[in-house]
Amino acid sequence: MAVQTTPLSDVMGAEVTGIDLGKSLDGSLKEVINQAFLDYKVLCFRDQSFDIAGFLDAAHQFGSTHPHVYRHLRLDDFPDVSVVSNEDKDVHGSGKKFKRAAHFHTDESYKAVPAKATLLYSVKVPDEGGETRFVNMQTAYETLPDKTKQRIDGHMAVQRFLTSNPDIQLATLTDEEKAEVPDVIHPIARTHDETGKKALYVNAARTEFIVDMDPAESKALLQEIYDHSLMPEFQYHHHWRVGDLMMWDNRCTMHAATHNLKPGAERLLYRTLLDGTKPV
Ligand SMILES: O=C(O)CCC(=O)C(=O)O
Ligand SMILES: [Fe+2]
Repeated sequence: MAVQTTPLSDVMGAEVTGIDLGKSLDGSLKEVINQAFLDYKVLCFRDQSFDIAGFLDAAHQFGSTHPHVYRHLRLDDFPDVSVVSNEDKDVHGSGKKFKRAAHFHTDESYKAVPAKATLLYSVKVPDEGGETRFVNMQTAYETLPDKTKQRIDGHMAVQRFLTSNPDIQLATLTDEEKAEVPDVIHPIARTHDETGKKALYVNAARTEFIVDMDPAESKALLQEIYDHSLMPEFQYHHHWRVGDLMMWDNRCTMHAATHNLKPGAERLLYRTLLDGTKPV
């Protein structure tokens, strides 16, 4: 079957069919996929069938991987893979189930060198709900008023794992994990290392404040950016099918889980992260 790329929305995202990521991709096909990835920012490879080892092998066709900061999420045999489930619990804290990734964020913005992409593969998905919502942060940047762009350009913001935002539910970090995630500083708008396009790189889940700016002004500017970027016209909501492998570009998108499952519904996905470059 020929490989086909079909847009999933006008905003971003494309589904890729006619491809089995369990088989080795040749160089020209990898180039076609990478171009689609740059164009659409979120790719959904339909009808994939992997065990955990196969999922990781598929990910390695796109780059090298690394593990999650949370040790408890790493699988013993495959530390670069973690499981996303609606049964997630705060193992070092209260032990209660909690709503992971409920707020818009980009993965690992709290790291000096964050993941370029995240791969998420659906093993179990509910008939209804459990969408992953994506935001096109390149379009969000491009549509800002010129005045706001001028206020942003060249400015940096502090990204913090243990956010001071009281709305964010996070599992407790061990001392070893804490030592791995000191505050970092990244541009408010980063320039994509492959496309050269700028995209907003701040999110309410991790961004603390803008460096060298009066705190009230920093707060107001960040709020203005969040209000703008979260407008529905920049979003694509993915309704999962079993066998979807989603790969998204963390350099120019945000995403959030949707905790709207019906009682008894199950959702289980495998996840890994592709190594990236320092935001500039
Ligand atoms: O569960 C989801 O829909 C998204 C989870 C998430 O934020 C992630 O895997 O990085
Ligand atoms: Fe995430």
